[in-house]
Amino acid sequence: MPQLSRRRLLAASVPALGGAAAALHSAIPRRHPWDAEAQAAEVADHHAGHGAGSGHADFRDGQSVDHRANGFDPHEILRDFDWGTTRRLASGQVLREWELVATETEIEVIPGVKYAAWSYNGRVPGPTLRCREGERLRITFVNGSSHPHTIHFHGIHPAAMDGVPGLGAGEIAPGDSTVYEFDAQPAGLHLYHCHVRPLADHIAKGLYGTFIVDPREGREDADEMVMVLNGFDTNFDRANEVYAANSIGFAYMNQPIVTKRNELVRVYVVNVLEFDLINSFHLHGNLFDYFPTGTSRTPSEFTDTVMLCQGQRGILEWRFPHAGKFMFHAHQSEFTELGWQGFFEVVD
Ligand SMILES: [Cu+2]
Repeated sequence: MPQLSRRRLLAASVPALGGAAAALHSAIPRRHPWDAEAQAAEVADHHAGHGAGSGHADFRDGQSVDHRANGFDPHEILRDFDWGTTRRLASGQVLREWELVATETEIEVIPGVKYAAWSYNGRVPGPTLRCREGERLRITFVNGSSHPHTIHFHGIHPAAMDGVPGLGAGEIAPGDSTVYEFDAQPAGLHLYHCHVRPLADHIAKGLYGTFIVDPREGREDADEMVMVLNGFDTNFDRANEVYAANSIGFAYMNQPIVTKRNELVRVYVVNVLEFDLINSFHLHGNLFDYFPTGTSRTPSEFTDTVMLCQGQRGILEWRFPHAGKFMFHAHQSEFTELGWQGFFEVVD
């Protein structure tokens, strides 16, 4: 059966109401689990004489998820680079090591909406693994969950280290562990994710993270951030009800990302979104240099919008010449309204 969009499925499921009215109706976004609560909150606000604040039905001012209960905070994930532990091998090469543990973790992805996620090290996205080109990397993977999983890294490595079923250690059974080991190459922005079938489920559940290989000579100092673009299918219809950068819808609306005027900003953007063909990143009030996959030091584009399919990633660099609040969001308006939007707050 050809894949249909949700809108087309919705349209097909609308009984024959007749002509333009039916078409219009089908173009209206479906209701979301939090709508009833949001509307109730707005009504309560109105009666209390507070006004509706932002006026966005899906964006509830002053409410945020319980980051402590989740075990991670998107504001911490933003600038949290995990360099692992290092020691020097007899050959002189640096050995860098991490341990990743797969577990089952319930997370609140938007106020009041919980999702039974699978995670690496208890967070979605998993830790941002960062290293330098040419180092030896050793990642111990422990499967502490009740399903088989792997870690498949993007980058250059031997087939046995590819983290797919049937090669090397293959699928790692619940309670088992394995070690992935390879040299860090090439310099750039990569990712890792589980590669067990059904792949869409193992990825959509939250088993992914960012993998950064710094060039030998490093990069210019900057205010560096990681944004993993993702979504959550909270009603199991193979489509997302929540979209975000770093998992929590509207997190950077509720609490803007503070950055300094004229300082170089570098954002590592990785798209892992499942069920939708493309995603995007759009910046307000500015344009950025775009370095696809971060493998070249020469930007491919000076723009304010890039689109990414699943697995695509790129480094964005810019400076804000003006203080103030500037939005960033997906330029698919539906994704924006379902959580994938935020603010930079530029200060002097
Ligand atoms: Cu898996």
